[in-house]
Amino acid sequence: MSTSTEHFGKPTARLVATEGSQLDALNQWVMEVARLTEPARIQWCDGSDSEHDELIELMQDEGTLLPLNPDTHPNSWLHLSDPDDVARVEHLTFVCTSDAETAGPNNHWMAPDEAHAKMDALFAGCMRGRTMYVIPYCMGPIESPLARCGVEITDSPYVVANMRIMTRMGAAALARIEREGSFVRGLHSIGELDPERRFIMHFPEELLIKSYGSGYGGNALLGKKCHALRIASYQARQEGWLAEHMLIVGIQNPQGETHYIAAAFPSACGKTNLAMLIPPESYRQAGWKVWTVGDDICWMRPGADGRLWAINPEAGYFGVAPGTSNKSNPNALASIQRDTIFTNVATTADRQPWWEGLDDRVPATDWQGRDYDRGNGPAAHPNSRFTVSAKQCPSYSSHAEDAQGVPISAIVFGGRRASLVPLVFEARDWTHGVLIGASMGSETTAAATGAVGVMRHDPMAMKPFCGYNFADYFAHWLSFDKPGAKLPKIFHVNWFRKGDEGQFLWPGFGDNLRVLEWMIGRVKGQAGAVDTPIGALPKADDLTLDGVQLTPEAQEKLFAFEQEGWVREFDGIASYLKEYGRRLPSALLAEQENIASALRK
Ligand code: GTP
Ligand code: SPV
Ligand code: MN
Repeated sequence: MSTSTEHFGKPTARLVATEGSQLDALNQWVMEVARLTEPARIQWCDGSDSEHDELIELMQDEGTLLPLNPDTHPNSWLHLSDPDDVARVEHLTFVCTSDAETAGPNNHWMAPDEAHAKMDALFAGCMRGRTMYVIPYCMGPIESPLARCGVEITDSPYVVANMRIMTRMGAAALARIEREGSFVRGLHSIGELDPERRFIMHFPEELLIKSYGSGYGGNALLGKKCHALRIASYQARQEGWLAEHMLIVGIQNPQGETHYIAAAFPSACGKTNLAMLIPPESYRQAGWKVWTVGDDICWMRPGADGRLWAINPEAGYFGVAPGTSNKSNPNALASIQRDTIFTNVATTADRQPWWEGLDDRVPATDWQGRDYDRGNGPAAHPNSRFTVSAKQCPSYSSHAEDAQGVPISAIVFGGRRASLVPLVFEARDWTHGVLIGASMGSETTAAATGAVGVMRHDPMAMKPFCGYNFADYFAHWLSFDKPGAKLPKIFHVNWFRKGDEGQFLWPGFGDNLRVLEWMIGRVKGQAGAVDTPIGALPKADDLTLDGVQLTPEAQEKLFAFEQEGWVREFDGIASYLKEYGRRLPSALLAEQENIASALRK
């Protein structure tokens, strides 16, 4: 097939497959897509510095990438999205399995034939006059048996520049694809950036993604949510592993032992912050250290020793900018001083990136490139982001790229809950922990379009990301509990409990280590707790709280089990789980019923 590429211009020669190799399938697909989308030229991306420099040049000429202050932020750029294209679009995101039940009530579904016809009509001729970029990438350390490859075809140089940071992109990934023969295909075009002509479609049975009409984050960087969560979760169920919306963090205690914790919080609910936590002063002096493995996605599978071993499939962070400061997240701030792409932030008069919560300066321009006027709302979009290599994070773990991953001691679920839900509680066993994950609720955030602050069920923080029926997903989770398994303990946290005045009751951020310390104490059988129907809760004095000023209201509410409220909460959980009908695993239902009846005693 390689000869027909000539027609579209000369691709980088060493990346083109020879006849009869494993790459034939890739070449054929690339040619098929080229015939459909009719690009002016095809560029195979090798991930090299020279390729990157040319792309940056091109985007500056086009005006899609604006230089930031080279003295304060070397090699850093600002991209301003179309104002109607600044977040994930859950109502336009579909899972297209042959049977609607496979996708489940948790997904929007369309029959594959209909979805292909709809998407191919949008893609027809859409790259005329544009360059079509072919991006081979690997999710996970290139030598890891847990890693998986994909190829994204896109007409957006911004996507190429971001994929270069977020994945292992280029020649090494292509070599692995050639070796393995299997890869996830992702076809993307920014189209007209028209919300009326925008769809993010997944075909898990074909390991295929088609995304049209958005240039933003999770809609366009197909290695991230589309591949590493929706397609990967589907594959993981078939292959006996888990693809989760979780950070991975290593907690090193003064004795030098490191425990790895994986935590699932919904979008914009604190994963990046917990992954990069800086211990409180007294903990630092005692010798505690925190190591970042991943901030958004975790792939894990049982090892020969029965424990769950996890990798971060990503190579960078696509992090929320607003609220990131030297006080809240110094590691993130240190990471983004150079070689960073900022999307939809504001700028100061001397072209430094700026957002609400960074500092007291007044910005000069807002996220739409207008002169800043407080009457126009926030200067930075609430879902503005930075894209930066994981390697730039001062707390990046020396084990983050270990091929076998890191062993997980505890799994944490959590959400934004202004009332009822205490600071932390522990599941009695794995089945109870799966129920806690399945019962999660959280207030919506600016990471997706739609209303913000609305409570919704978001099981395991995967509501927008599970590529198949949640009932089957819960059953898959339960299936890990088998003879020989040494499963992590499961916890639930809530950093966002509010007081009567609407203020956060828990200081959060670095002080969250106090809660992680308690969890590790529980894992080792050392820390105290009180049993309740919802799980084991610490008393305030089971946590190290020296130097934390908690008000009497905070002392009371953060550690309380509020029986009446939980009765109502469990009524809500019961009706939510009923949506999954007879497909819901009976063990999960039995667990829920047992707790509901214990709550009524
Ligand atoms: P995605 O990248 O969208 O998946 O989000 P994320 O879970 O990584 O969220 P992130 O850590 O970026 O946090 C989002 C927002 O929550 C930011 O505005 C933070 O300042 C805020 N936040 C994070 N941790 C805490 C905390 O412990 N307490 C409080 N009150 N706010 C927090
Ligand atoms: C999220 O929304 O959970 C994100 C950002 O991590 S995005 O890549 O847009 O999905
Ligand atoms: Mn996320």
